[in-house]
Amino acid sequence: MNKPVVYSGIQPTGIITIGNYIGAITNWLKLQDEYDCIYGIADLHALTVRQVPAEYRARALSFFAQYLASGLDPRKNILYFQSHVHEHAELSWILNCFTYIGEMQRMTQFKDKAAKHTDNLNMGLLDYPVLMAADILLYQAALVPVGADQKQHLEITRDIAIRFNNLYSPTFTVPEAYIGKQGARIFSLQDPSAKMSKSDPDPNGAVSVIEDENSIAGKFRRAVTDSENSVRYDPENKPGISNLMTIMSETGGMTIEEIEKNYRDKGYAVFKNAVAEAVIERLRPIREEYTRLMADKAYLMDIARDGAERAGRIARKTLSKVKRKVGLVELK
Ligand code: ATP
Ligand code: LTN
Repeated sequence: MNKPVVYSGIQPTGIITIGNYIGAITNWLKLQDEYDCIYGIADLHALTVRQVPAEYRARALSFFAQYLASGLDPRKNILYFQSHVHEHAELSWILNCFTYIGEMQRMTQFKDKAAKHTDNLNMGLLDYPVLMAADILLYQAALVPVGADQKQHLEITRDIAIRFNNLYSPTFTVPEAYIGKQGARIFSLQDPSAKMSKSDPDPNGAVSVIEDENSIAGKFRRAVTDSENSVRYDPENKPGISNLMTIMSETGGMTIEEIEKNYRDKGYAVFKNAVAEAVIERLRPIREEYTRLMADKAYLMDIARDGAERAGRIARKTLSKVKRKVGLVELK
């Protein structure tokens, strides 16, 4: 590998929304030629909350297929399941011994989740950032595209890497957050002050990339707007309409100005239908490819196996270096 490595992971929980697609996946598609990109389905991470096994297995596979269907090319990127490369868990243990309990207890996500999951306050919740550090450091990733909520985890990853490098000798690349061209932020269709979220309990707030057309049209029809009935971009005073304009512009290719010109006085009903149409058209090939992939599990598994092998090769190299440095006996 000679291009800089980009690593990111996604937990297979909830649904992949058009927010994830517009804000993250379309950025990843632009990176595939310039960087060596590795994307993992973070299926060990999501075990920190209780999952129904059969549903979880199906969802993880479905996420994998949605990534492929969205255009991530398995020949250009390494796409794999975290749990298929056991080096993640192994490095995570070693890094645990270089991470302080206090550091983990200070993590915002831990504090939030600990408050939410009082009935299942397991060690995994506390240890979550160390597993994430292992994900990133195993591949010597230079850049990590993450949302704002994960920046703190990236900081602790850097701290752990620097600590290890200083104690021994340079071992890990110290990664940086990758803030690509600010992908548009997409807000909930039901509450335009909150971001569209893959785990939104209100099914009308978010649209999935593989949703059926009638359902998409219905959600846009019900989208919360204001009563002015004028299509004008004004995120502060008209957050609902402005959000719909962003979605239309990101999926249909028209600029905000063009949308304003075309729809200004057409009324919200007409405009909402047009937004739904743009989204439906953009997602159609993704849904079709997704259906095709899900009907060919053997092919999906071949891609996953190939990804795990390629990821495993890199991971093993880093892990054996780490084991040597900390003084574990090598089997030669
Ligand atoms: P959750 O709501 O469960 O926290 P999420 O929808 O925020 O999940 P993440 O897994 O945290 O999804 O984010 C994956 C990627 O998608 C991140 O890069 C994040 O910046 C991006 N993303 C998530 N939601 C949006 C959104 N509404 N608009 C733009 N980008 C988004
Ligand atoms: N914690 C991240 C998912 C994730 C990740 C990673 C992101 C797991 N491992 C490694 C970047 C790099 C999240 O919840 N979005």
